[in-house]
Amino acid sequence: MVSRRGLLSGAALVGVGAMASVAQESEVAVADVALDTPFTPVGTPHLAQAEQLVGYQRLLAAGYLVNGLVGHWPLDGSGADRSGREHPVTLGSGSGATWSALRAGGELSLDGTSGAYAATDSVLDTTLPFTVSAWVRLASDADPATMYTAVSQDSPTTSRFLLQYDNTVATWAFKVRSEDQATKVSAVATSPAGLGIWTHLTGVWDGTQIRLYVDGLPAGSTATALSWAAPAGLSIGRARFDGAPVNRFKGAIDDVRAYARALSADEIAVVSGRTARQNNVYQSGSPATLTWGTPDDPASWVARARCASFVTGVLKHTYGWATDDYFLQYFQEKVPEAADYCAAFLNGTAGPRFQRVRKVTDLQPGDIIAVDYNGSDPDNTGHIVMVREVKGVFSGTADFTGETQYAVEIIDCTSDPHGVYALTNYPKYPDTRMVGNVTGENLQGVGIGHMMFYASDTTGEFSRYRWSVNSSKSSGTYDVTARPVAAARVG
Ligand SMILES: [Ca+2]
Repeated sequence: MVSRRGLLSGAALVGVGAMASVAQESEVAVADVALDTPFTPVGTPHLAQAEQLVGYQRLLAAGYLVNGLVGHWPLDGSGADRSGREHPVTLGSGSGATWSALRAGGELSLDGTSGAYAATDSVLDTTLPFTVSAWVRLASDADPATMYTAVSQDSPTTSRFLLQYDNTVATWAFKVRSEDQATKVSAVATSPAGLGIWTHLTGVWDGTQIRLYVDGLPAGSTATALSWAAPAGLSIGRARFDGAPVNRFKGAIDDVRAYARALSADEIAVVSGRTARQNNVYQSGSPATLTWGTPDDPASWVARARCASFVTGVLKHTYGWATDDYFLQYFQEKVPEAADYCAAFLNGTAGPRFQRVRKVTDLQPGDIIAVDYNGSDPDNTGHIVMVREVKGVFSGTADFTGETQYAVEIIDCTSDPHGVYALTNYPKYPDTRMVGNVTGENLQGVGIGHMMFYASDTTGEFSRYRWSVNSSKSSGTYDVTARPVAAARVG
């Protein structure tokens, strides 16, 4: 159950899956601090509605599912257990296990040596159905001829289950063993595993079958009724055989979870972030779908839209006046493009519900900023965003004489998150859709990010913009003669 209040404050978000998520109190990841400050969009109902859509997409991106969770290690620079069961993992001795930040939020990196693991007490009763999941990434120089186990729970002698890379088949596997080690049962994927690639693995035992899921999809299953307790502890990054550690992992492991029940395929799609990628989409070429779902079911919330159809859809969802007729009358379109908004704001023809905001410093939460690309982009007429907060003056990079640059936190719908992960000032001006530096891994659709808007020192009016704090001064800034910028207040 996610309370609306908790969601809006960010407090209900747990853990990290495919993105920097959020965390609680002292566990807040660096990239999230700026985005989880308490925020109350008083007097701007459409911003509250947009905020809700974004909030649930963030929950999905974090793989939010707490029913049955008995262990959850986001591995965001600490071994904390966020399930509430208080089983923090402890790193092995030496330098084999280290905290790293290949992706937003951070993860555990392991070098395959004897101390390269993290361990805690047993958290699962393995005589009953259970599920275990993890994000894993074999190091680019890992040896494909070596077996690497990501998660196990053990007896003093052997591992009850192993979620792992199996070198004998060169792919991912979920295995269970008999207590005397005489029997091993494997569910094995069919596609080969790659090096240096983040992959989400889930292993399930439902009492009669083990099942392996790779990136949220069923990958293999095998019948087995093997059932015995494994009281000697849970390990991340190694397994146990003949009473000794084996299969030490070389690579990175993130967001490990243990559930005291067999999750369904739909639930595993949520945990893996797969549902987030289906529900939150930058979609051109077909009508927008914006669905405000039910609080108990994050998967019922959908945002598939372009930048302008997202803004228009939020307004139509929020206000009785925001009808097809209104937009037809003032914009000549039921769903205006970004450039249509920009032109109508500049020309004062957007009708009685939009009041132009000329100065950057006059922007308030909920105001809409539209950019007209002036025909320079074959795929987009421009871009349009809602203001969440003006973060103040920014200087030191991409400054222009006679202009003042402002960092503006925005909500929008885009295929291209704002910024470059971890680069220079990115951590201070992050984007909720940013996962890391791997092309194609970042999320798209609705989210919160930061753009840089410039004001003329003479007039205070918009003079220029940058897509992000990391956009280049020479090639990534556009003055308003090249790309007009206009803003308006909704009311
Ligand atoms: Ca993490």
